[in-house]
Amino acid sequence: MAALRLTFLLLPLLRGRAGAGPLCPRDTPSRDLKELGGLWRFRADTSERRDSGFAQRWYRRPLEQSGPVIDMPVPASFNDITQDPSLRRFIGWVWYEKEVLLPKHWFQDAFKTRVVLRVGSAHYYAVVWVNGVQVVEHEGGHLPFEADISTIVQASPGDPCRITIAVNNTLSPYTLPPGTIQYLKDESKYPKGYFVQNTKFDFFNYAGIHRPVVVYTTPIAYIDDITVTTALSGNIGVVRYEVSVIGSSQYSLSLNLREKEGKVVATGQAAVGELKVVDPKLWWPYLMHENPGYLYYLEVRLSAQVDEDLAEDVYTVPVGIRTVHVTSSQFLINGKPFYFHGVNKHEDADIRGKGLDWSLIAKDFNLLKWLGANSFRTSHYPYAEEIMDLCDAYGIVVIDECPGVGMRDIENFGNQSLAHHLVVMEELIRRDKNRPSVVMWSVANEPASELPPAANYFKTVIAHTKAIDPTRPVTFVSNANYAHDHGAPYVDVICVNSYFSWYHDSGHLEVIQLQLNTQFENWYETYHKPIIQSEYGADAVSGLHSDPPLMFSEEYQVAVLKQYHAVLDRKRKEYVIGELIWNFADFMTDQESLTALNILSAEIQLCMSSICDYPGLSSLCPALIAAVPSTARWNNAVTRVLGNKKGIFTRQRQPKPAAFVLRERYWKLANESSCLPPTMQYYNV
Ligand code: BDP
Repeated sequence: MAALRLTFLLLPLLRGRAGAGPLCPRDTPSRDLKELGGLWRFRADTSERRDSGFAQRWYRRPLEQSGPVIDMPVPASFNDITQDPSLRRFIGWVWYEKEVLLPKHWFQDAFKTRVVLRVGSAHYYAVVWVNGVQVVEHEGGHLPFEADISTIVQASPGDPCRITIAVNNTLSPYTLPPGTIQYLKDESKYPKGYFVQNTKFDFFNYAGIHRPVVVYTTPIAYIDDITVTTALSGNIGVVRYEVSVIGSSQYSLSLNLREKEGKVVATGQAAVGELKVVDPKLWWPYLMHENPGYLYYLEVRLSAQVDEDLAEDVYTVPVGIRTVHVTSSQFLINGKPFYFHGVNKHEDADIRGKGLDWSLIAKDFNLLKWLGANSFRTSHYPYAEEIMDLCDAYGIVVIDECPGVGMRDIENFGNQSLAHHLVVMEELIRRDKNRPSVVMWSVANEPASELPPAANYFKTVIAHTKAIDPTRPVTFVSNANYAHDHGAPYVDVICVNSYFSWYHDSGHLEVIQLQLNTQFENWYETYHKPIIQSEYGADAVSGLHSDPPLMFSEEYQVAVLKQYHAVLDRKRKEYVIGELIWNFADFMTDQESLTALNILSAEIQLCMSSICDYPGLSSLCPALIAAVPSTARWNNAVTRVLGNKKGIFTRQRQPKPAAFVLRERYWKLANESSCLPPTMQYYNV
């Protein structure tokens, strides 16, 4: 264990400004963008301590000079690209390299152009060099980071520029998600130095460079950030904005808010201001309005004095004018009750793993529309900006979740985890704050919130999130017992997962309605907050049949859904504000699934934490709780056959019968709760 961690910690820690600049790189009249997708050179550092790359400084010379390389696609996870099982489960540093020729005109007036290298996401820890010089390092997958590389590339204009990225997928108890490295030392069973990485989340820990790597330019004085919030006052749409500029203090701004067709509806000049739109076209969710996802465009123009020169920058952000409010029993969008009828997803597919893939993105949005889904949760980490852009444009409502998943052990709730969790929320909000589709932040999924330290932990994370973004509600998704959940007092909406007749009372469909009803009543009576059934479902192996329905058959999955729907139909008239199926599609998990363990350990931990309330036993408590996961681990049942099969679509996106059941239901819900014109109603997609 020490070996890997040591390499992890020995890194030079810049720890400057975390993450990327807030504005997603775009081609604009003042900015150029070059994508670096395609095949990169690649090598996994298989040395025992995984530290040869650093010891031998592989970044100093072309990678092929320090050893063998293979071609590796970017973006993609590296795990499923080759036939090598040891690469599939590799833990430690992998090295990527690409040489790129930057356009000549970027150097013509070198000191007027800023060149930035940006990585959409790399999992989990990344260090980046350009021409052998370290330019940035970043902790955490699923979120972008960048570095200003102007001085390095301008030192040798016209020469190819060599980008080296080392990525490490090692997780620790303090990363998000957490994990542990376990050395198995019994030499009669395992070779010397044998270790495994244990995680307590139910998806494969795909790794590599998952999202596009780009180089882009800005003028030397540039628009650094634009923050937009919207409100409604009678028939006036109010767009509040704030622009920050870097590189000059002498500048002027000109802002135009345009309709889709280009007509200017409001203008501004100040760095902070309010634009008013009379009778605005509001941003509405898909199936709640005949024109969902309406976007205005806020074009910001900067003219800045830099020494004797004038720098001009232009950047445009899409703006959806909409409001979000939560009452004790409703979720209101533009003042109207919104019912989430949607899905939980994963970024997951054959071969590319978690790598961004436009064909998959387009297919998934078509399936969402076909299904009549108006929303999804980004379970269990932030999704690609390319996906979020389409949610804004199509009116798909998003619960935006950070990678706080698998937090099942007491050591995941200490100060080190907390400090990192706050940074991750900052990075996520910086990236997604202007998106109308994002209506709520989720700070975690199924943490062990019954453990006493969870109280202060979630109080702090949620307060921090609200302090950065006071405009959106905050939640986390719980599977704890309502009476022992220490985080629930701080959320705006209760999100609860349950798997009645699957992990509990397996095979007993007849208990679902009673248990679900009790679940809702308990939570509502305790908190008087609206509730989302944030996960429910059952595995179904595509093509497996059984009547009467037995577990893992397609019929059983349908039967579970129908039992849940009967109760949801009663409760949505009271305080249940949504249902999100688990899961949109089948997805890959670790071969050693820990889901059963999670449930087991959560229950034992809950039991322990109640024991800990007794005077005299409290001092024993941390030790008892800490002991649970390791004992429970070996009792784990094997519940995954080539991944989690709770998808209503297969991993290849073919519908199972459950998809047709949901489609019928979602369109019925949409027709009931919206004022769609007859041409858009029911299946007319
Ligand atoms: C829930 C988790 C989800 C799992 C699902 C399952 O939130 O990540 O994949 O259960 O077991 O507990 O299928």
